[in-house]
Amino acid sequence: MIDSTDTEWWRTAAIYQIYPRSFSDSNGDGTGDLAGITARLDHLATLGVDAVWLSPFYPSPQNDGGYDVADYRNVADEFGTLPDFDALVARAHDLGIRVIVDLVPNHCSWEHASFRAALASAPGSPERAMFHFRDGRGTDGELPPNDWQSMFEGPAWTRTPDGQWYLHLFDESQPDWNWSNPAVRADFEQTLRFWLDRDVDGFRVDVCDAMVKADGLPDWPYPTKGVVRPIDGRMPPMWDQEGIHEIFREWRAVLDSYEGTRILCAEAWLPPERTARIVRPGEMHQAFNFAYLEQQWDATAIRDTIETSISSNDAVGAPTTWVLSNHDVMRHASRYGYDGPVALESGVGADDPQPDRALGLRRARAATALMLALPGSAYIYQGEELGLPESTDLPDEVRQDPVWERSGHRIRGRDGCRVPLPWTVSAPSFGFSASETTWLPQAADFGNFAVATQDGVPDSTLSLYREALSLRRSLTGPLEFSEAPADVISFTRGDVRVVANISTSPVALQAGSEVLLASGPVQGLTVPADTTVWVRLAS
Ligand code: TEU
Ligand code: CA
Repeated sequence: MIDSTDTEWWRTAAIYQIYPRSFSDSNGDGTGDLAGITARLDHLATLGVDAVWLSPFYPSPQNDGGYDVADYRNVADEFGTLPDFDALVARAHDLGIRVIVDLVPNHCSWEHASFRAALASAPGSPERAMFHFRDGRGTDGELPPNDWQSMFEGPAWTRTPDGQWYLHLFDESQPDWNWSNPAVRADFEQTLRFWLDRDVDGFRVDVCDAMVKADGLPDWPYPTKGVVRPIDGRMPPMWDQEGIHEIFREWRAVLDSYEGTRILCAEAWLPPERTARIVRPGEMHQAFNFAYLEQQWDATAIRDTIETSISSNDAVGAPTTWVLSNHDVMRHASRYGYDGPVALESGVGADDPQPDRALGLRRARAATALMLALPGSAYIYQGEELGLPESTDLPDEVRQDPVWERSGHRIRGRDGCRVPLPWTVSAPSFGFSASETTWLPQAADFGNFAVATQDGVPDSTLSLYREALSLRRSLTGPLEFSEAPADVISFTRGDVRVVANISTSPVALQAGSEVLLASGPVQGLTVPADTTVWVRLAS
């Protein structure tokens, strides 16, 4: 059961991200669904997570994996029904797991009733004022109103048959809401209340840093990739505008009016000192730490990011969060299998350079053991507890990420981290579905990563995650860095010392250390390269 008196649960929570299409399929159509999730919640209870975050399961044409929402207050037919959702929440709560849903407030789908009404209405109408409609530039308005680029390549504007243009920071099927319109705010408050009334424990808020645009929509010729930073001394006019904070304060007041502690988590690709402003008192509870996710396997960079993240958040009294993988980036078990920088969201094709799998997995296990020792809240993306690699050989014809088409087949996109999970070995689609075929094809060797293959196997990645998540609960107290050789990160939390050996040579532990957790084979007191250990110090 959920302990509803625990008002601080989110400060240390391990939160598991479920991508509903790819977690578990209950009805054999090859697509995951809510009943499939409910049936597999035991796996998450055994894993030892405190909460799940569900990526969108709302009615949607699925032009962007459901981040194109046609109706914010319903469940898509392919994912089930509202009663299925209620059953999921009830079962999760019975197991002591909280449920966070995805709120997508920057944009909707072009199939949303409000956008259809806007298209059917005249320029200047209240219906159009729900979105950003503008006349174009050029002699006949044939040029877009400004030069903004879509995050998915190409212009951020699309022209309608009557000549006006509408703004979409993402796909043309994802029109941006106009947050300076009070009617938009009122509508989203209804959505918050709808899910809070159904007992959700919080919201992960998609692209919350883009909701407010600078007045006059001034030109900005630079595309954005990764964490947003000023260019030529200017902040982009579509990111991190001051007006977002007022909205967050309004939402926080709504959440706080409900029983228990319901949370808001910001999805914003900003540097730590800017995300910290979103988690000031009275605003959101947490923000993703994408600066952490962006770091390569480099001790100095990782250590610096830990320090800046903690100090930025301490300054506003908010916990820090940590994340290594999600549905938008190459899985970290593959990312660390490359030397040098990796384009996080660009995807890999069969004819591209392939990662070193063994190296990637070794480093990924070490990276996770490091992350789960850090103070604050940690996010885990489905499949990483299996050491699942990115699918780097998907046939191009199955790709669904809109960036693949919009980039003219230059950028493959994010499908490789969204492939359905393997649960067992000798069953159709490795136990994901009764069907042999799944919405994205699984790799032939996925059975090696299946839950059943790893369950109870002492050295498996699943066992490592279970042990780390369990031991993590005993790590209390602030982090204090210790002296360490070059390329080694070492810190203590109470009487536990964590040593992450990111160097290329073994390091020796202090005599008398008792090894509590190791991401790789430790011989005596010697920690090999690319390995993290947690030890209890001799008293
Ligand atoms: O992603 C937000 C998003 O903008 C990043 O993934 C982005 O590409 C990043 O800023 C790097 O520059 C969210 C969802 O997680 C994603 O799946 C959606 O496609 C996107 O919003 C649009 O809704
Ligand atoms: Ca299904």
